[in-house]
Amino acid sequence: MERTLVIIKPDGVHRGLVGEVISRIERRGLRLIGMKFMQVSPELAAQHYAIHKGKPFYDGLISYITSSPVVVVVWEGPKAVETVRQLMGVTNPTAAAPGTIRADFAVEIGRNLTHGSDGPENGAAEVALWFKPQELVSWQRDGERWVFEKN
Ligand code: D4T
Repeated sequence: MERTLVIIKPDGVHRGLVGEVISRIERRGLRLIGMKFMQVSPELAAQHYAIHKGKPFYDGLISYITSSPVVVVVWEGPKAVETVRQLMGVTNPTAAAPGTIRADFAVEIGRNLTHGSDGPENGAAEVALWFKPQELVSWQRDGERWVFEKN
């Protein structure tokens, strides 16, 4: 089973889109295993976005993600990473496919509402960065065999 980290960024929280984003992923069929509402510290933001350090948009990205609370969610499932990225659409909302979260609700790359891990290894690493092991719940949903072929 793959795991992926989703962040509903400050714009998503302020715009009242937390339920909408979670609902789209939930209805698709991934299994929710962790969730919290939190203020991101500058240290955590720097670790999460370390790969972008030195890029022109880095400072804006750090001040955006630390500006007010976010909702962080861990989802599990076969191909969880790819499933979430498909639902979100590509990074730049104006390039995202119609029907995706970013195309439906966002217009600017620096206000693109959500984050999703970009690979299975990265998903595992991000989950470990944002959640303590005891904050994740191991469980099986009723009816799961009607969503996951192997579980
Ligand atoms: P996140 O990490 O937020 O899910 O975005 P992506 O995985 O889709 O995209 P990314 O890592 O390439 O970019 C991280 C973050 O930086 C913002 N950004 C990016 C920006 O403001 N200007 C830019 O030119 C780029 C490339 C948006 C997402």
